[in-house]
Amino acid sequence: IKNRFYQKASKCVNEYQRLKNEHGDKVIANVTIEQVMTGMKGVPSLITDTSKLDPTTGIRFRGYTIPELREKLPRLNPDGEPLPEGLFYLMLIGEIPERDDVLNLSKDWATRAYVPQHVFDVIDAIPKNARPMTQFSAAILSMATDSIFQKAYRTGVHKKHYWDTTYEDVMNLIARLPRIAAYIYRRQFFNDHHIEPDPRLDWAGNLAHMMGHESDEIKRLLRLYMVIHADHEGGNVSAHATHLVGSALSNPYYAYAAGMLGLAGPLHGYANQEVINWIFSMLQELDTDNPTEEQIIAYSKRTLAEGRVIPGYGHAVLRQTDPRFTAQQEFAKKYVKDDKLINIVNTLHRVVPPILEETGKVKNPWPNVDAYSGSLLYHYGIKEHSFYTVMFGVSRALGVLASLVMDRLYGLPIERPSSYPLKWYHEQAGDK
Ligand code: CMX
Repeated sequence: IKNRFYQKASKCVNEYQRLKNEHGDKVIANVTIEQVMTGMKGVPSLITDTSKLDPTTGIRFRGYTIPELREKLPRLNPDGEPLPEGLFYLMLIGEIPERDDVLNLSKDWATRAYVPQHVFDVIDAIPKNARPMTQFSAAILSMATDSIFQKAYRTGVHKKHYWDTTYEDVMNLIARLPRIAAYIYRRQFFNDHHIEPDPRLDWAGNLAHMMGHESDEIKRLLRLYMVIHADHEGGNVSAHATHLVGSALSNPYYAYAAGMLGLAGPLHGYANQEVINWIFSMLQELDTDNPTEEQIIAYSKRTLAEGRVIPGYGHAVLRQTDPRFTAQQEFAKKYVKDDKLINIVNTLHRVVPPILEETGKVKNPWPNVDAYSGSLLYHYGIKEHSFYTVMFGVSRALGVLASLVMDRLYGLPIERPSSYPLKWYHEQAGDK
């Protein structure tokens, strides 16, 4: 896979250089003050090949939609979900892999999955009541001791070879994540009764196994989960933070840890916990596990009146129901019969968008990926919702780290946009 990546990607490097040399002065966008004041939305300023987000049709990974990936990427069983290994291959190399490519990648990761003892020691030194994302990011940082890229850099390796050791770090890091995530899960919720990895299992299947969830159904769900959360183009907080920190030539462990700290925020990956917290607070307050549509509407309106967001709804780029939401909804329709929590999530899908539309300010009233994911995990017995963002993070590694390898191959420079005092923007607007 490394050779194949290099052969394919080195052509892109030539294209990158040619574009820069021949068209570097071409103007591609104007920037408004509103864009500066609303989080740089819509300002083209990053190069990310792994995926692209369309506001109406949603995410495409190297051009493929989620339904297309569910059909085309190799699976273990004919009626199963695609293996996330295949998506990583696609994001890195740009081609749908053969089944053997995917199985080889699975084996490669299994051989790289050894986690040094000091990483467990670092996790064990953190109080058990610390958030799982605190433990997860500390564990990732502690693995930087193993960075091959960092060692190579310090010994003076030529910059055209940076991608090679970055690739090795990235593969080792991804391979180790299920073990680390499962360790945190079992430590926190199963009294430190840990389960050893099974090297015969695929990457997502092994995560389910080490978490103690052995059924084929959960493994199938986690394969889907790991595919749909993997990437969302380059500007979202976790991807951008990884890229930004990586642009300083910080090692991949530092860069990915930075991405995870961004993912931990409530407006990003923590929203998947917030959705379940919010629904449970509603049920507790209403003293029922079967609220009526009217009760759900009233509770949603109250949340807005209190100046809070309805978690799982809205998006910075999307302007339609998130296809990652739809993929999970379809999965639930196929495999889950009459689950109370999932029924509430489906009712929310009906009633929340008009309520958000009524506010007149929410640009996208439709559900995002986080609106569904927790209810499915909960249904299958992964009920510890404070852990959900860690699962999102394990998946997100696939996209942001495939991009980091590309960044190093292209030789992308240190990122350094300009900032100005507020007064300067007033002056630009002629507003003295
Ligand atoms: N509930 C209430 N208000 C919302 C809202 C929601 N779900 N979504 C947006 N708004 C509000 C914003 O807070 C903002 O209000 P102010 O003008 O008072 O500040 C206004 O609507 C306009 O915001 P926007 O342009 O539509 O949305 P943004 O691009 O600023 O923010 C997002 C996008 C996702 C942060 C926002 O929709 C939100 O907070 N959603 C709830 C949290 C969530 O589900 N996050 C997960 C996103 C997916 C992911 O990254 O994992």
